[in-house]
Amino acid sequence: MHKIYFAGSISGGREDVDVYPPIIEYLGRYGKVLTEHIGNKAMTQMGESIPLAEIYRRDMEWLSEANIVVAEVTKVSLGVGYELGRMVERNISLPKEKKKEMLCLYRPQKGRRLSPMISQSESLEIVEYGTFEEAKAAIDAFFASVKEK
Ligand code: 6IA
Repeated sequence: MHKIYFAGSISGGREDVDVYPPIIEYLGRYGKVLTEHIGNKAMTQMGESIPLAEIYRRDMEWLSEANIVVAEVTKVSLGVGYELGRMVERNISLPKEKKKEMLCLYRPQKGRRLSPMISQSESLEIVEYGTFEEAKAAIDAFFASVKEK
């Protein structure tokens, strides 16, 4: 079973808090989502009420454990960028069969642009979407390609 790390903005702002839960639920078809709390509407920008060092340690552990990383990257978040960067770097030293597969879902918006640090990274698959139906199709296609590898 896949272990999926879903990444989405917390401190970066919770404007997309309604976008994350249906994606997280849909990902559940494909494996265990380690970070279901990202879609918790009760969690504010101030995050979870556990020590910050503990959040960092636990999230880094889950990232190591996960074989799949799916990030919703529309709402700019330092933490999401950091997590993706760490995994891109780690992939370099992992053997082929252990490499993390990474999907970034992005909703294009007028007057905005996805950071080239994300859009130009070869290890990241970026899919633009508008509707939830399109997000589901992107997730299906991603997992189909993971299976073929
Ligand atoms: O920079 P951001 O907070 O937007 O980064 C979001 C990413 O970092 C998510 O994908 C999470 O995995 C992780 N993350 C950041 N903050 C938290 C958090 N509480 N709880 C769980 N995961 C987190 C933050 C508390 C703090 C704002 C007071």
